[in-house]
Amino acid sequence: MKLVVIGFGQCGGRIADAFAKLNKRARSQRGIEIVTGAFAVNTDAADLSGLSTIKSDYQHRVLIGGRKTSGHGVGKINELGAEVAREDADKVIDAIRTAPHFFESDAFLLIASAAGGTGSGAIPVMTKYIKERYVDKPVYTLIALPFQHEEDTEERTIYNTAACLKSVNSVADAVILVDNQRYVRKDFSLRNNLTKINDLIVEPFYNLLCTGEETKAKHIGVRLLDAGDIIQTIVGWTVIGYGRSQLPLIKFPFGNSRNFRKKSVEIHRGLQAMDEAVSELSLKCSPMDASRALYLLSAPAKEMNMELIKDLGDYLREIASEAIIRNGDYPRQRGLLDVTVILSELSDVEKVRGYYAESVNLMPEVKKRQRRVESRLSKIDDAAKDIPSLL
Ligand SMILES: Nc1nc2c(ncn2[C@@H]2O[C@H](COP(=O)(O)OP(=O)(O)OP(=O)(O)O)[C@@H](O)[C@H]2O)c(=O)[nH]1
Ligand SMILES: [Mg+2]
Repeated sequence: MKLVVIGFGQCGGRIADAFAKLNKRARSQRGIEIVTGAFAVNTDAADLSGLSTIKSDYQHRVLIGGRKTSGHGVGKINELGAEVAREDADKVIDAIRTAPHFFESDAFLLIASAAGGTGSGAIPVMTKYIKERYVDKPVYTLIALPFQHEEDTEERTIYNTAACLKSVNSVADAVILVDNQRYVRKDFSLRNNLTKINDLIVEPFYNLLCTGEETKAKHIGVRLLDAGDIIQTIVGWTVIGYGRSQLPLIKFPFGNSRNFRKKSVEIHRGLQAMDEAVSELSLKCSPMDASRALYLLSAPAKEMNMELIKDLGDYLREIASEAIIRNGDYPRQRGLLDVTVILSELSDVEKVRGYYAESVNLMPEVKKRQRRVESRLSKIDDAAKDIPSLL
């Protein structure tokens, strides 16, 4: 599957940059293309110049809101982010159109954090705009949710997140939710290592996007998972997970895949990777709420067998019993067995409901604050009313 990836704001731009890096890896390791174009859109010129892999010309790093923000961001005011995106939408569309392989892409992936200003406000506006413009390609969004400490210390975080999620969900074909806090559970030092978190966020997409682009018979599985399967699976609220199991470098001294002991070891490893993928989903949710699901097993050809694929399916069926499940096997890498899981069309997401509920409670306070700021501004204007203007 080939994606056009567009990141908005600092977070979105950096995750889009991680996707560009992923594409470089696919190209050099496997000779295939999974990202037809990677773009970063921001009101902040410094953030754009801090990216590493997205091409550095103005057609790939698109500065919007020049006059309004003077290249310094929108200071977490996502209403301003939305306004600027509305005004400069054509600039973004023009940039996308110049991508040489644009028409080969299967879908768009728009990325932003929900809690900031530029990305949070721009992503719903641009999703709507791109959907209207390119009716034949699905438009997916990937939204990063804030860290716990940000939610605890700044009300605007909750309010922005709720407004962004509501707006984006009403226009996008799917909203892939990624909770920043999930990545610091095991390793607290990651809180300050956003690059590492971004790499972890994009890793589950590597095999998922590569598998359908393979052309050599030896890398095509018994059941090939292609762009069609992914498009059929990803709808509405969506989460993604990834688990891996390192295979021993030393081969079993005797026996082939018919060997009973070896086979049970493989199944055990497969289930362990699947269990990790489900435990490490990008957002905590209940698999029972999923109406669609997908799993992809990637492993060396000789480590895969039908029994393992079936057992993984049984495992997923048990925990996501309401879901239509699609699957694929990808004979590829050496020394590693990994499983990618997607749960989609979730009928309930507790965390999202929480943002909405809390935001409603915050509304009066936010409005009061806005009025206070406006009245203070008008007081200054009043005080200056008798001063002659130089303009
Ligand atoms: N996963 C991840 N989250 C990030 C990254 N950078 C910022 N965030 C999160 O994104 C939120 C802040 O949004 P930003 O993307 O910085 O804001 P912005 O869209 O640039 O908007 P303004 O700076 O207000 O104009 C916070 O919740 C951060 O924790 C990143 O590189 N990766
Ligand atoms: Mg910013």
